[in-house]
Amino acid sequence: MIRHYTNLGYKPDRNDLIARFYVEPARGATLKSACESIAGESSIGTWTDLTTMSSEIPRRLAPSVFRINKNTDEIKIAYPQDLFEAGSIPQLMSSIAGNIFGMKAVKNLRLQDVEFPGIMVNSFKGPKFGIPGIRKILKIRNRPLVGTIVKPKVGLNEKEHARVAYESWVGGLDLVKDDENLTSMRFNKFEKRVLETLRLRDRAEKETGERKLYVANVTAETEEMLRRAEFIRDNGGRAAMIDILSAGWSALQTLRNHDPGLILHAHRAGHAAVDRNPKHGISMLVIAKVARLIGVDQLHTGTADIGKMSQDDDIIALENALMDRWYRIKPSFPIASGGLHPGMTPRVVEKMGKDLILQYGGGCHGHPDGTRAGAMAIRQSLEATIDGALLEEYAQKHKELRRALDKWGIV
Ligand code: CAP
Ligand code: MG
Repeated sequence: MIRHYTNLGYKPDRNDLIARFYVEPARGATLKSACESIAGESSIGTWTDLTTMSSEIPRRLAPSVFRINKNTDEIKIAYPQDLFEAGSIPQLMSSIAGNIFGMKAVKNLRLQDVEFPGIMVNSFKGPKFGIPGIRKILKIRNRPLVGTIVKPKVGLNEKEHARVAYESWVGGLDLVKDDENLTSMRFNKFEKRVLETLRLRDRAEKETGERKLYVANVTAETEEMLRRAEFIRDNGGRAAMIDILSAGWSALQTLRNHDPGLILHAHRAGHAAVDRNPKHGISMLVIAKVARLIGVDQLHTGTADIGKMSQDDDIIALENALMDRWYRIKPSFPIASGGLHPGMTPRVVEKMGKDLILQYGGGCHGHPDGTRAGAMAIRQSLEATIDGALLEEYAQKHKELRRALDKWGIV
C-alpha cells in the first residue's frame, strides 16, 4: 500500500524539522497528490509500494504534511529528525532539496524556509567569531563597517592590488576584499597578493591607528583552499572569503571545521540561479540559514534593492535569519554589496540597520579623484548617516563626498 503522508491534524514536536514549500502541481496532479509525492520522495518513499517497506519504518520515519494553504499554494512538512544525518548539509539537501525539484508531479516547487530542531542546529559549529567577535577584533562598537572590493575584478597584478587596498584603508575603509572571480591568476598569484596586501595593511594600520581587515578569496579545490587559508593565517591575516555556492556546502563546512582561525566572509555568487525564480528552486532565506549553521561570519545578503542587484526576497527576514538568537549559534553579519555608492549610504543603513557591512566597489574606485578619495567619501557618508546629517549639508564641508555626490547623486 502506498503510504499517505498528509495529516492536517498533526502537531509537530520540537524534534521535527519543518520545511515550507511553494507547490504548483503539474497538469493532471492536484495540490494534495503533489504533496504526497514531495513528502515521500524527500524521505522514505518512491513511486510505488515496496515489499521491503515494513510497517515499522514509516512509524519511525514518515513525514507529515500538516499544512496546506490553498490561497498561497504553500505547504509545510514535518520530518522526524532521524531522517537526517547530524552535521551533514549534503545529506539534508539531497533529502528536502533533492529529487523533488525534478518530479513530473510538480510544475514548480520552491523550498521557502526550513526550521531546524535544536539537536540538528547544535550538530554544526556556526560562526567562530560572529558579529561580536568581529567587532572586538576591529574595535568598532556600534557603527556599520564599510569596505570595498578591489576593482577591476581581475586584471591588476599583486603590487597594484595591494596598493589599491592600501589607498582604500588609509582613506577610511575598515575592510578590503578580493572579488569573487579573483583567486590565483597567471598575473596575480594568491600567495604573492596576500603577502603584498598584508604588508600594506600593517602600514595602513600604523598610519591610521585603526584595525583593518584584508579578506582574501581562498575559493579553490578543497585541499588547495585549506592550504590557502592556512597561508593567510600563517602570514598574519585575519579573514578569508569563500564563494560558498561555487565551492559547495561541503567545501565550506570543511573549511569551517578545519578551523584556520579566520573570519569567514561568504560571497554568494550564483545564488540567483537557485533563488531568483519566485516559483522554483531554493530561497535565499534557506541559503542564509544553512550558511550561518555551517559557520560563516559574514554573508552577502543584498542591498534592499537599492544598488545594482535585484532583491526579490525579504531583506528583513534574511537579516533576522542571520542575527536572531539560535541556540548557541553566533549571529553573522549581513553584507550589503552591489552597485553601492556614497549617496546611498543613509538609505541602506535606514533599511538594514547598524549591524551591517556596506561594500562599495565601483562606488569607491570610480570616484573621479581615485580610490583614496572614494574611500574618504564613503567614510564621510557613513559619518553623516550616524550623525543624522543630510548628505548634501555634510558635503559642503567634505569635498570628497561632494565630488562623489556630483557624479552619482543621492538615492
Ligand atoms: C560588488 C560586487 C559583488 C556583488 C554581488 C560585484 O561590486 O563585488 O560581487 O555585491 O552581489 O562585483 O558586483 P560593486 P550580492 O560595488 O562594484 O557593484 O552582494 O548581492 O551577492
Ligand atoms: Mg564581486
